[in-house]
Amino acid sequence: MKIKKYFASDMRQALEMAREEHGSDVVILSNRKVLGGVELIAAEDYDEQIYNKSTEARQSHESNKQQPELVETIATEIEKPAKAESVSDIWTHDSTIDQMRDELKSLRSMLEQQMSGLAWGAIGRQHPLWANLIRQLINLDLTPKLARQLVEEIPEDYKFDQAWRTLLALLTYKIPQFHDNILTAGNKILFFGPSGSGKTTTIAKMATRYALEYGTQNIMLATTDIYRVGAREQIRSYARILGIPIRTINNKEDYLSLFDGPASEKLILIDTAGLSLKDKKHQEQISLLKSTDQKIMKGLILPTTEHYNGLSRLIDNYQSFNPDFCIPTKLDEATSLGGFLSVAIEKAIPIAGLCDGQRVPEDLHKMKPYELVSRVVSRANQNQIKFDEEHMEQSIGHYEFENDLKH
Ligand SMILES: Nc1nc2c(ncn2[C@@H]2O[C@H](COP(=O)(O)OP(=O)(O)OP(=O)(O)O)[C@@H](O)[C@H]2O)c(=O)[nH]1
Ligand SMILES: [Mg+2]
Repeated sequence: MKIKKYFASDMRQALEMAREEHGSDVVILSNRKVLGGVELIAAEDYDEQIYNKSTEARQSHESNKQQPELVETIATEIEKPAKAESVSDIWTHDSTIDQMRDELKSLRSMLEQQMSGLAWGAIGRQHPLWANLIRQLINLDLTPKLARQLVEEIPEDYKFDQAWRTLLALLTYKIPQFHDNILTAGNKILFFGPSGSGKTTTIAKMATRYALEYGTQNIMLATTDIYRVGAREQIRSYARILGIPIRTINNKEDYLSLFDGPASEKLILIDTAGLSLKDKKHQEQISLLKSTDQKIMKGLILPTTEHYNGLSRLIDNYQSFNPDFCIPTKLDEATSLGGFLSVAIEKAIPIAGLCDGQRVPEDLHKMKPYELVSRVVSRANQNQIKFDEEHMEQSIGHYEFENDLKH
């Protein structure tokens, strides 16, 4: 009996690898999730008795490491060729579990649907003011979860107008704000985010603002984008127009030089290449950053043309950069801003500024929470996002249902 371990990103691939090597009679002895994928242990010419003996031996070896002879004996037995008895049980077993899992999933979804209707109906009956407020908040494109949490803080004897004003004030208060002035000499700020989100343009806006106010003495640009000639040229031409120096960071030494000598006194805005997170070069950029413990600020550039789910995934994906703040861009193009606001509050990622156009530097603005809320409201009014009772029923209900499960 031959035993072999396979590692693949998912179970289907691992099974294919095992079948390719050993044919369709291969027996799967175990599978488990491991970091980065699944690990599958398969056997050819499976002999249950030998396998059981080896498993017992391994367990007893782990609990009592003083039995080397027994392990040795079993190991030799495993290597001996032996005939498989039956493989069908193991496959049947696997597909039964799959079937049960599918049935449980569909039961859960049926139950959830029914509970959702009940939960939303109950809010409407027991807290009519809250239900009205939730409708309005959902019209702003806020998530049902945030809407539900906000309304709970409103006293139920308030009149609707008073309650609505209080809610907007509450929303304003909840916006996480980055209070430091990031454009300060000595700061080193690295900008990252998905491709085309507006990193280079935002850097150009900031550099121009700084140069107009303080001159070009104490500012410098840098780029880690050694991969794309066009992108490097873009930031270089901004530096040329502004008359400020720019460095290309090719390696760790170049990176460390930003913290040394005259450069250490300067405000340095560092551009990065917008790369797919799966790209090897992206990992190279992260390793470079982690190669020093010099203090550096990290800003995530978030395009608000993405909706809640996309933005939420983006923040999760870039978590390894550990951002200090975010700057939302393309507010002028976004069909709604409630998704961005929800995600910023939910992920508690401080907002350091807003970008709402391509003009350098006019379309960069300070972050004022009440102005952001006012933009969210007026964008929703412009686009007349319509409240969808059925969608609401499902999403609020889903939130209540998940909450009930937790308690
Ligand atoms: N409408 C609008 N367009 C913007 C905004 N910010 C950037 N852009 C535009 O978005 C496009 C991409 O901007 P870049 O600054 O090159 O984006 P990037 O993140 O540096 O892109 P990569 O380097 O390829 O990852 C350009 O056409 C910019 O003019 C904004 O706030 N509003
Ligand atoms: Mg760029």
